[in-house]
Amino acid sequence: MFDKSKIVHSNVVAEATKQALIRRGVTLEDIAEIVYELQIPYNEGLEMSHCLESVKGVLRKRELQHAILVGIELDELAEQGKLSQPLQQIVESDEGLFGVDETIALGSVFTYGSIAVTTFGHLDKNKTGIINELDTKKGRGVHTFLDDLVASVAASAAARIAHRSRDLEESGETFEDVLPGDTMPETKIKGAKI
Ligand SMILES: [Ca+2]
Repeated sequence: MFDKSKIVHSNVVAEATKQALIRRGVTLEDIAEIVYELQIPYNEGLEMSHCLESVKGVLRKRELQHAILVGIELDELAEQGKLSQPLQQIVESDEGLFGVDETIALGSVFTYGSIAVTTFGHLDKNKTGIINELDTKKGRGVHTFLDDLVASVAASAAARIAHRSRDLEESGETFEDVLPGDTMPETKIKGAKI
């Protein structure tokens, strides 16, 4: 049963998530670059600072934090040969039919609506930026879960920008009028919680 006395503070989870990404060689800037590339064609005045803020924004969501912590833990355990067989072999070899890596990552983007889901599909197929680097790093560490998790963070952050962009359009503004710290769209997404 859930024990309230053992509750983990959200700041602890958020920090652990950020540290896990950094430990695995992924910076928030790497992810922001993907977001920028995805969204610059549609957003006049969009800057890297808006994208970085959006990445930080989505990393405040527990859905993403939990997915990242679980996935990275499994990558690291596989790297150390600590999973039991046959899971060890499946994760280590990034077996094509495994799919749990994609399922966990995809499940974490639903908060940001259908734009996040389709963007995740696009990134999964085209492997932009750091996602491609992780994918081609095969043989140098296990990144079976990490590539999909990075795609989910980037897809969520891009969707966040897209939703804000619509709001701006409706009020006759562009990202040029938005301070980097003001990309918050959560209240406008159906079903999303803050
Ligand atoms: Ca994968």
